[in-house]
Amino acid sequence: MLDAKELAKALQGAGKFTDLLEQFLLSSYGECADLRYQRARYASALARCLNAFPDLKKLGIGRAPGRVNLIGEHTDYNGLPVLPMAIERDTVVLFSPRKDRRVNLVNTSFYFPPRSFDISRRIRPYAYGNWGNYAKAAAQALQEVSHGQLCGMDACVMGDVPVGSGLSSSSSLVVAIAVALAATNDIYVHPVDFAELLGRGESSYTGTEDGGMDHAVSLLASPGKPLKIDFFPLNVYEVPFPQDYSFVVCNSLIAAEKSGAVRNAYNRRVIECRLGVALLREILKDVIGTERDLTYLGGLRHISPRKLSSAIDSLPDAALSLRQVAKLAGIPVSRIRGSALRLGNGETLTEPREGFKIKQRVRHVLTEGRRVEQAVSAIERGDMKSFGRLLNESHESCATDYEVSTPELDALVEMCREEGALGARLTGAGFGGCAISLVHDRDAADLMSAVIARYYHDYLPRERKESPISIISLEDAIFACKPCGGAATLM
Ligand code: NG1
Repeated sequence: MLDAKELAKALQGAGKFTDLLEQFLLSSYGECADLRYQRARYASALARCLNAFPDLKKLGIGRAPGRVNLIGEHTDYNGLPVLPMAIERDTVVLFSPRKDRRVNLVNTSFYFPPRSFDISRRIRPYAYGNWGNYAKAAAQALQEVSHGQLCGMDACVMGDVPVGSGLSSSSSLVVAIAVALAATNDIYVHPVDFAELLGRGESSYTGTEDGGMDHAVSLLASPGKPLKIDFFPLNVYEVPFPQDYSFVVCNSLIAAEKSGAVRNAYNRRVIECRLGVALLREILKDVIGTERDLTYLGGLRHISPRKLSSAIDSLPDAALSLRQVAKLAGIPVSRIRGSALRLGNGETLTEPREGFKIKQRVRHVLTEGRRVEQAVSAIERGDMKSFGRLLNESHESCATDYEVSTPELDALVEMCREEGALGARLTGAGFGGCAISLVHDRDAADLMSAVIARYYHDYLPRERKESPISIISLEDAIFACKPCGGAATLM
């Protein structure tokens, strides 16, 4: 554990922990990061921590980043790859182990009041929307591997991943608490197993049908390297990224809160893909040959593109009712309702009145999976132009076939392309949230000033008749980033 006074000195650039701290910051944020800014940030968290826990003498640091998904949207839950990168924006936890099972948390932000709970065998969640649930999710998940012996901690949490914008602020909080608790209890879990454990843990506390990418990238990323992640089983592959390119993240400022309508729209797409599998499995067996065990669309990835597009062509163009799907798939309606329409939390999705749009959803997912593989090759060849083109194609497919874009995201993406992006697209689930643009470093500042003028000062106030920028600072709405390192601890 670090001596609190020595840590304070190291954050000022003096004392015996200076090198250790420097190394930790470099491996977390990468060579290009503003380490002075990070030191000042950590110093303010330390002050808040000592204020809340005045007797604290020794402490550790845990951190876990947010992420942007570069390409591979709505592919993870279909067993097809994604290509996210960890960003500098992260959650930092300063923690001091306790001998009992109490967890006391304070947050540097006023929006998140202090929380305290005991690590019992089954930790009861707070009401929906309470930030303490993410800490409970992490503690509960670690209980599984600690055989019920988990001790608690006093901790101060500080995060700068913008909330509700598709940058995975929640997963970064879960992972940061989890690495702190694991360190406190001297527990080692293989990072791949840890990612799966925390993914399940967060879903069970928050009720979202998480696809699995967020915890994996937050735990496993290295600086300078986006991760290609495959699922079922989880597998990661680092893709070295050219140093002179960045991504500009632009928040559309249309909140994509994963509750109510957005959650339903997200889950509906998960189900449309499952129904696509049922149709392809049963009806197109002549086209897809021996793939009788098909459970995810990803099971089709080894089929030749020619056969695959003929399989997609065989699907009916029109939206289908559940009855029609059942008939075509040769499965009783009750069975398909009980299996494909069942959500992780036990609810059953209500059939949309306009029917299930299966063909276009399948087309998006399968072409998007291919675009991820092509993007990896383009980056490895250093062909940023082709990579940019793939980002644009991904956006079109998300907008037209998957229907997860919004007028604001479309406008933002268009502006970014006009202002010098090599490619631009929405990132994350869609329905609001952020767009990302691939730019050469020399063009990043110009692109950002043009988008600030055009989108935040003109388009938004004109189209939305409001200026939401008053509730979020411009630095949080639009910023450039490079691939950063994954979760780490220092103690
Ligand atoms: P966002 O909206 O960025 O949290 C969600 C899912 C991902 C993935 C993307 C779409 C959760 C927590 N995350 O991401 O797993 O499916 O949508 O590619 O539900």
